[in-house]
Amino acid sequence: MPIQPVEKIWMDGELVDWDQARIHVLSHALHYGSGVFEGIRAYETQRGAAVFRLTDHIRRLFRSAHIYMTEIPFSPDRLVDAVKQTIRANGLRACYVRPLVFHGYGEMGLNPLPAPVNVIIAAWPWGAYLGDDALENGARVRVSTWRRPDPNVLPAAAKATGQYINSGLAKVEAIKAGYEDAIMLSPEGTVAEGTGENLFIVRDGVVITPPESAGILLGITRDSVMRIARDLGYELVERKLNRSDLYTADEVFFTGTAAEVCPIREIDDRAIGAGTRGPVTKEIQQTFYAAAKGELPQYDSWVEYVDE
Ligand code: PPE
Repeated sequence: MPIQPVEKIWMDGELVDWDQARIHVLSHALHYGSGVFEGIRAYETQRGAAVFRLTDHIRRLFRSAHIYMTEIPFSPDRLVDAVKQTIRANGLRACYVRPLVFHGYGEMGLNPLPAPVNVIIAAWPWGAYLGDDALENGARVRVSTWRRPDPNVLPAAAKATGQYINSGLAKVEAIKAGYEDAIMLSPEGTVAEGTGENLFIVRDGVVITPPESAGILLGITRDSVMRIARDLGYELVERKLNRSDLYTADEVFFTGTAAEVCPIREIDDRAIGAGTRGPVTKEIQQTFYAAAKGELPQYDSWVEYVDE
């Protein structure tokens, strides 16, 4: 998806011009994938731009860094402020925010720890991840031949840059075959997640999603949707799913910051349910947007206003 440039990027504590946000070609992370990052969305509300669960995203960034023993040279509070500052400086309302912590220039070799740690925060307008049509009518996806790594190979709980070459393989395979995205299985062959999304199915009114032990990123949208589903009165179950559970589900949908709540209408050329967005998906999707836009008081704590 093409990047829509704006004015400023926050870099190591200050705002710099978009075109000046540069690094050296011998930066450690470029060679070895030694970075951790977040994807966050801000939504337009009646009280201006609001960042969805900003504090929770920054907490996860610190957990990812902790797993890799990367020391972030700023406090969580400072990064929360810096995200708001970046959105304000660019006059953005609804946008995507990308904080990235990476080992930079100064050392080569596999040990990332001696290389300095740089932090950037960029924000830009980013539309529907799998397209507007997918949000309304559902995406067509396939189960990837590429699996997620064993947690003792790469920790799924960490959102680390280098780990995403695995998602990239699956995404390219899916797109080359004419699909919009891929579903990835765990090393043991149960359903894990999408390339950059978590996954839910709906069967007989029960909302089901794979557990942490399936080797998934613990998505913040996933957590939000689990609460929303329960609040709407659905039974919510975390359990392992097989491929056939996908094919026979009444509804399947992805969740993620970029993907939001995105229905899946077809998997491996099999229609899911009626082959379009299902009613439970639609209800959860609408509630999710209303929550993110600050319209539902019970979810107020998720909505972090940029101008307050
Ligand atoms: N699993 C993976 C592997 C993943 O990358 C994401 C987010 C999720 C689940 C959902 O997590 P959450 O955003 O907290 O609900 N993927 C980010 C990167 C997407 C990209 O293409 O880049 C995102 O959605 O921002």
